[in-house]
Amino acid sequence: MSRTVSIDPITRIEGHLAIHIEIDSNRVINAFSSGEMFRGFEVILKGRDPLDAQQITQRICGVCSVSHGSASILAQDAAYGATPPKNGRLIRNLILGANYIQSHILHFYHLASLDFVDITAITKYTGRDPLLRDLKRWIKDQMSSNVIYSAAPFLPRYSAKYIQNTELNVLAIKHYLDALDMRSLAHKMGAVFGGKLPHAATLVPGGVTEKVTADKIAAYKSMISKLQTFIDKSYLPDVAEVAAAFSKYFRMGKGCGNLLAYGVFPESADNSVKLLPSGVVTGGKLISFDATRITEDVRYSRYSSSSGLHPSQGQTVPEPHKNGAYSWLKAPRYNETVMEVGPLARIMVAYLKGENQAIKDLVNGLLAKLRRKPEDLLSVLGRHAARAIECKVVADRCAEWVEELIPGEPTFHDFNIPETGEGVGLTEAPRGALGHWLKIDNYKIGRYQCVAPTTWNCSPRDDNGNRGAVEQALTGTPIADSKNPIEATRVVRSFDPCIACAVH
Ligand code: NFE
Ligand code: MG
Repeated sequence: MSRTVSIDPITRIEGHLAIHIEIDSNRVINAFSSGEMFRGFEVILKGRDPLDAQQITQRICGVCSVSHGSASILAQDAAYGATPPKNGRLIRNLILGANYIQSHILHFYHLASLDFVDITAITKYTGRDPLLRDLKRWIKDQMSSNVIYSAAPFLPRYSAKYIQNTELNVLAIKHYLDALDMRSLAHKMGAVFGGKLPHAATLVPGGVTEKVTADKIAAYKSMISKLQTFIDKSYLPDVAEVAAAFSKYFRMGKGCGNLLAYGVFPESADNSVKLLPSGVVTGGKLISFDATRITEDVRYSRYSSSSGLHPSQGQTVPEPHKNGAYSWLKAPRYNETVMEVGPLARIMVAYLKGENQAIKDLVNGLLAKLRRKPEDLLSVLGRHAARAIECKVVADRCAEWVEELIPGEPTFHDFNIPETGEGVGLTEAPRGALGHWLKIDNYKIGRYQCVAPTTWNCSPRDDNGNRGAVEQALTGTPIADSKNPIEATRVVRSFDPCIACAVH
């Protein structure tokens, strides 16, 4: 007899994601992923000045705001024929890079690590660190009070097997606290050229409005070097510890096995070379990416719009009570195929392409250390490992890009907004492939469509009935105790979902 378990909401993620799983003989036999809210940004943007778009779309999310701003200015660059000067391109990379570092550290420590680390181990702490002593007091209070555990993001929601070694747990908890400072530092670093964060003020078509000065370069450099130290000395080793303690998660949450990346961090003026390249992986083989192959189905989504449209023709007409629909996410597909997007997709595409020696060395080094094969990366732990590797690759390159800036040189090239026009901005948010499609009519926004990373990963079934990427990753997952389905939450969180973005 199967039973249905709902994890609603899955806490510690952004936005309201509900997961419904059917369990039979301690295994997930069916899964449904539901985005439980509607935002309406695509509707709000219609009829506005196109130059509002990069500011409004940044408000889709407080985590990957810079990515939405970037997708928007790339779409506008294309529509206006604007090309940023070198300083402008580098500064865009430096702001986005700061946001990647912030977001990846946030995900591992503050959204995911407490699925593996036992926070209650802090009650056994006997050392003198004042922050850890404060935390010990607070956790003891929480444990002895009548708080509803499922509502608290910090305390364990499920009784499950966490890391057993007290010393390791306490070290990870210390890094959890350090990570709060590191995220603040990454935001400050991004704000050197972004004006402020999380919603950057300086991103514009044609480049950026911030100027390059020697003191800004020095400020960025001093912050990136602290972040690099944290990534090397804490983040990567902590991911390796979790991987060693939970090695069976290299065999869990595999998912659809298809990976998609649009590519990000342009290294050339025409965007043809990128630090993290575009590509599609199916059946372990890398093929080139073609943006005309993207469509969005809505059979199981709460929209009355036509199904199967390319985003350049996309429609957003909400129908809250649509029969058979179970999510506010549309179902993006590539060549009618389900795709996983995110750091794992980017790192695998770069690894298979083989042109970036640093990525090859980092992946091979980690695989050798953990005695794993590349195909094992299609898993819960593979996603965490790929994110950490990517964090290092991006931070190390940021430290180089900042050296390439030239004080006094322009950061912006002017442009004219045409009466009619179209443009697409394809980039990568920390959680994966992100696209904005813009159409201009009579100098105003005629159509604006976004397809966000979590729309790909957490989509409901498509018109052919194929499950979305997270739904597939959940299916087959062993669940030892259906009252404590921690295995399912670990699978879902490995994708780092953000429903605020996904429904936009
Ligand atoms: Ni709200 Fe986002 C990222 C985007 S996920 S975090 O990264 O776009 O859909
Ligand atoms: Mg959309």
